[in-house]
Amino acid sequence: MINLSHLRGKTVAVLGLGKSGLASVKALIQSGAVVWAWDDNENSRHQLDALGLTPVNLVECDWNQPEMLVISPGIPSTFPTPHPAAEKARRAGKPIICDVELLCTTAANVPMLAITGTNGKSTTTALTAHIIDQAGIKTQVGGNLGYPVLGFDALGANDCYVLELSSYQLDLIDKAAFDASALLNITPDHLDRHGGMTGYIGAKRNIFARQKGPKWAIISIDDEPCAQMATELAREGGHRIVEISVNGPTRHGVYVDDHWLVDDLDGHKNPVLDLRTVSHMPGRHNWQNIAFAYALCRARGIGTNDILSGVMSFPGLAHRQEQIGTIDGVVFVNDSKATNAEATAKALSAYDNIYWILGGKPKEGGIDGLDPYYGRIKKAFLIGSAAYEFAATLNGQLPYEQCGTLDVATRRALDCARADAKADKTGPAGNDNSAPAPVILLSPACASFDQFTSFEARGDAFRALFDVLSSQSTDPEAL
Ligand code: UMA
Repeated sequence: MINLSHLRGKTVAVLGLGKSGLASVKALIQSGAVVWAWDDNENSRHQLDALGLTPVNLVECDWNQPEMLVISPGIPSTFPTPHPAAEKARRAGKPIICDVELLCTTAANVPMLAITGTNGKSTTTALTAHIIDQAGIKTQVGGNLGYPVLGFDALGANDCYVLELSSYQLDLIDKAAFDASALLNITPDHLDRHGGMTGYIGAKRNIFARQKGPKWAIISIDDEPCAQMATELAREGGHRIVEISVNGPTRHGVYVDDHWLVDDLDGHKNPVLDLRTVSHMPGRHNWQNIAFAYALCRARGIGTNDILSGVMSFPGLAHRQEQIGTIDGVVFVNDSKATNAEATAKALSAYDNIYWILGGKPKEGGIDGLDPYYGRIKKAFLIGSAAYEFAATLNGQLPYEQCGTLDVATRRALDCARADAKADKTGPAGNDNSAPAPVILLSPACASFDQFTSFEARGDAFRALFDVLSSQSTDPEAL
């Protein structure tokens, strides 16, 4: 746990007692601060009992006393409507920050790598931390990724914190500066929380604010908002700008040329990795994640060989295009985290020969926009409450089956994949070894809540089904 000794004896208000708020309360208590904590949910407030704290209603309290408000990132402090406690804190002139600000201002001597972007930040963060760990450097990883930063172990100047930061968190930092900051991409997201696209881009840009040294500003130039920001940062000065692209050369950056990862950080175009060999991270979006992790690790002083061996041994993140195994030559991929069409598009673009399980609680727009990938899909297996809406979209474009549940869909997908594979082997063209392996892809493009408690529970159920089917596999004519 992080020691916040500079707050000893000071009164600190904490709003929200989820993961980040609770860790903040614990760190503050341990550091000797006087903690005023509140959550609008009564059950959440009961967590304070075990810590010996009485809840303080932060809407009704005397705001002259607290030094600051540490607010959970999920609670609005500006848009669409500020929480009334945030309003009170603001009117009393108190800083409104999140746990990341406290970590950064307390542990300023520890190297910090920060990663943001609309998509891919969790994978890039986990990959970066994995490489650093494998290179023998002590590291702690968390933030938006799930582990709250004030729960970290205290580290030293030779170690490293790796932080995934959301736009919510970046909106709540004030003095925090990072040794290397990475911005992967920007597409519209969370616009209600930032008052529109300008506010969202402004929050993302905060990851580069106050960098002096110059520190590494690692930034994509593949989308318009990022490319424009890279130009502005160059004009502003004070950063070592490292441009990343998966679409071809950048000057003194890291980029993908054809299918090679090229390191041009020192002005020598050095092709370091054939990305086609990283079979556990398929697709251009993963190539972007690898390029960013590569640059971040170089910023931390890690050599190319160590970085590459870390990339090859990266186990991946659960529920994000996670390859869970193979039954009779059929690969099972768990992409349960894909709760909208944009996320599912990434998985569909990464494989051929797909048996696609989709459905659940639909989002606005359903699966519109996925038709460019239909050529990669052999058959769709529909589940959940979206099934009939999605069938209407697929009608006449793709073969599909109404399966109802994940259990039925997974079994049917395996039956079909096996039957197709056998037909390919025994058909007129004989054994076609060049065909890509069939992939059963759970990438639902839907929330899980109609049939599961979370996307994690849905992905775990898929894995459990895989285990059952794998133990039953006795096909003598296996592929
Ligand atoms: N609450 C109130 N009043 C309100 C709203 C909420 O009291 O008006 C309380 C809730 O009752 C609850 C707490 O606030 O007890 C929840 O706070 P929170 O939403 O910030 O959730 P945490 O559990 O603290 O999780 C946060 C991040 N959540 C969000 O940003 C929404 C987690 O990111 C992060 O992993 C965690 O801190 C640890 O650092 C999750 C997320 O969804 C993954 N992030 C968004 C995303 O990725 O799109 C940004």
